[in-house]
Amino acid sequence: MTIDLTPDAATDSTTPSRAPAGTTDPALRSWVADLAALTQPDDIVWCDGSLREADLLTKQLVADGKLIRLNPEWRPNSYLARTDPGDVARVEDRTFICSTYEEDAGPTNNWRDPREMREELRDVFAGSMKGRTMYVVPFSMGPLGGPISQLGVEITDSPYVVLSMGIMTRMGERVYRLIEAGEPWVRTVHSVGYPLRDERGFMRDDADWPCNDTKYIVQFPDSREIWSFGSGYGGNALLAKKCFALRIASVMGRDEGWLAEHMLLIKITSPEGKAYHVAAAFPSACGKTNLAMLRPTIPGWTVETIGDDIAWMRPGADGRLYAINPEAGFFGVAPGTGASTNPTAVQTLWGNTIFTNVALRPDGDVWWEGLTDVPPAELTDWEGNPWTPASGRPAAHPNSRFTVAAAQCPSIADDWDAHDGVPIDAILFGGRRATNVPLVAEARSWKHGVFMGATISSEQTAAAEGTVGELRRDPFAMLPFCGYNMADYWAHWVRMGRTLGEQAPKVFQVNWFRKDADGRFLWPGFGENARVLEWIVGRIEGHADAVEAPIGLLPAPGSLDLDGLDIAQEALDQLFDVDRTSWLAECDLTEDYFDQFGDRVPAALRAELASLRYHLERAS
Ligand code: GTP
Ligand code: SPV
Ligand code: MN
Repeated sequence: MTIDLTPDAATDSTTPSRAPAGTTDPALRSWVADLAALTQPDDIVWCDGSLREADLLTKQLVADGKLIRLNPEWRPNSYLARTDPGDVARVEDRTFICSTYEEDAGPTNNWRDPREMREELRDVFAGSMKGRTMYVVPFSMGPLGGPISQLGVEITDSPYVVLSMGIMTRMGERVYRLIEAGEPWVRTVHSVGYPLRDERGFMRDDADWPCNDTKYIVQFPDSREIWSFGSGYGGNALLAKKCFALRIASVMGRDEGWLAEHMLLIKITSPEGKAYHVAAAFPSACGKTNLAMLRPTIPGWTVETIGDDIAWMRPGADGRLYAINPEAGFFGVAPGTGASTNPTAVQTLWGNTIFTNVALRPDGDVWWEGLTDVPPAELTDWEGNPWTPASGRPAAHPNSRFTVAAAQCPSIADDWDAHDGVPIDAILFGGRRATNVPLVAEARSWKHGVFMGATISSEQTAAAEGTVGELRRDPFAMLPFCGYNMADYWAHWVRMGRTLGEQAPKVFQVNWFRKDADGRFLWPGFGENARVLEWIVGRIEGHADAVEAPIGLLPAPGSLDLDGLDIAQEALDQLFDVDRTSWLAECDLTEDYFDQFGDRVPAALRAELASLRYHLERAS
């Protein structure tokens, strides 16, 4: 079944005088025309972001067997998508930064010559949409017209991507009007790379999840352009997210004096009723969504959600740092999301949600590892095969995800879409570290905080293709997302500290993942992390005590609120233990790591490393 979504048919019949769908903007029209000439779709649909449009697309995907409608009694207006088993996560080795000069991409990015890559992409995209519909998706990152917001357009041949973009961004017609008024916008192009007609014009059947073995996720930072081919999944295909809001936006931020970060945003309210805003960078699948939706276990405190993945931050007129969540939805990791770990997320997912690669229950609802303690007796796994608890494999893919509107989250803050953003009081850096890194430490200065961010290491998760569990450096949780030379990015952070001066937020390092010798987590985590937030607020207010340690300021004995928490003194000692030998060994690794970037490493970070060694050696 196909539903006619051509511009004329999509015009709402109740308002016949409305202008035809799409835009009058000549630059946007000619860009779309050029891409249509290259990719040769059968149809072009100018999306308007209406509910009607989403409804028609959903119906078409269900009719084509590409989305499974969940039982509306349990999960109204919700759907399950199953991807190709080879298209389940970001592909970092096929992600390219095509800056003019290789040094500007730096040693942590795959650089390709922009001219050569353009030529290669012309071949790759030639005819890639044959037999399909090309959708033009206009979107705003951040509130429309806001001072920190940006516009973009994604061209895609995936209706799943259109629906997801409708949840994840402010997508719709009003963006065309802003573009027509002369607002700048970012060009992003996406094809699943599975044309339905070959060179001779023969049609083939569509795949259940069309994609291509050869993938390209290409950023051209100098011209602010994105080209993505071969994948329909997450950060590979929702180009507003990692490709634009991090890789391209980080370059915009470097050039214009702001920050685009892989950070959650929360509003914390103390028992006294005072509000604080905190941004926190953790690598992929390391607990940003959990902290963003935290339910404090300590009385009187509330945490409200602003964002769970990306923050754009810019100095405001008063000299403070202001942040927005540029997204409008959550693309969250499903496994491990349950009543005990993240009840708020579970509630958010009551309906209007697209689930991807989770398991299906016989009653037409969804399930994943960690949703309930006891798995259902039988399921259909994420690949569509029968599953029982005895199957010996996960029912949901470890990187299975939900896509849901932020506004549907019961803990969403009233200022989550504030036009001018929210003032940031503290920045946290964290990773998944079984050893070494204490539960919380405060940076001695902004520069020390930048050093903490630059030296984040974390055990690799399932969010990207690779070896899960392997410890890797992930500076600022931006390793796969920084659109330019990582050392220049550190220098940009050092510069931002100078701009902010006395008004710079305090910086902290946190680690919920430290383990004992038997491999058990030392800290209960989740809602109990509110105790750490309380100490951080205490430091901002100047009433919580800290003690000097070589690696930063640790909570003074008794200053971390442990009331009502059953935790052994021995566990606490281990949580805050700073082992000189292993820290000195880590300093050597940090030096090697910095050396890759040569003289682009800011002197301030070399000085912080020297200072850390000095403090560690003196501590003997
Ligand atoms: P991306 O969306 O990939 O950027 O990741 P994210 O940082 O939002 O990941 P998410 O919040 O979904 O991370 C979930 C993982 O972190 C699950 O495995 C959780 O169990 C784990 N996690 C979150 N908070 C805690 C905690 O306080 N303690 C422990 N032990 N695990 C936690
Ligand atoms: C991440 O990997 O950090 C994500 C998921 O947030 S994706 O959008 O697929 O990159
Ligand atoms: Mn992320």
